[in-house]
Amino acid sequence: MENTAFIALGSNIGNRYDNMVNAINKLIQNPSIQLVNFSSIYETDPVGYEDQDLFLNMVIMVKTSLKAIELLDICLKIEIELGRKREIVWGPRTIDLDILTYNQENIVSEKLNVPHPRMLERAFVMIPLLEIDPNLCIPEVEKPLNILLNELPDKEGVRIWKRKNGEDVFVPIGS
Ligand code: GSY
Repeated sequence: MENTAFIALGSNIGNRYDNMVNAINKLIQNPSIQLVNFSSIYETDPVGYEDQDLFLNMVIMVKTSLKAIELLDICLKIEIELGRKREIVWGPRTIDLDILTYNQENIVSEKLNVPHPRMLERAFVMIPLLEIDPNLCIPEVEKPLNILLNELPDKEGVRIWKRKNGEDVFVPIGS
């Protein structure tokens, strides 16, 4: 498994936790994908289209022998299997699987842009990503990612999410 990819997961419809776990299980059922690391789960205020439910977000790191475009096809298939319908562009979703990085490659095509073009602007991506790889370098980004994260305005909209005795518990970042 010679390639490393970071994948962001998000869900704000139905059982958000189950949706993310099911997506990860489906990914790793593929013999060409190995889960290497995963972040905490965060509950996050919706960004973009704000009139929708809170998201759960996390980031995973995988090793894979697949090409980036093959990995994308698997992610899209899993989104469909888990019931994602693309109705509103920035709207609610059962599960979203976004490839953030694939090795140190720059990929620009109709289907796939890697590094993900909006990842650096999204605290709900950057916080879980830096949790699992604080020293990650992104092609053509010279500023350290922790400095870019510190400059983001919406960090307080991202809280660690846990369940304790069957109830949701929220932990503000940095506490
Ligand atoms: O691109 C991911 C989908 N999405 C999200 C998300 O996953 N989390 C939050 N907090 N806001 C979002 N807006 C969109 S679109």
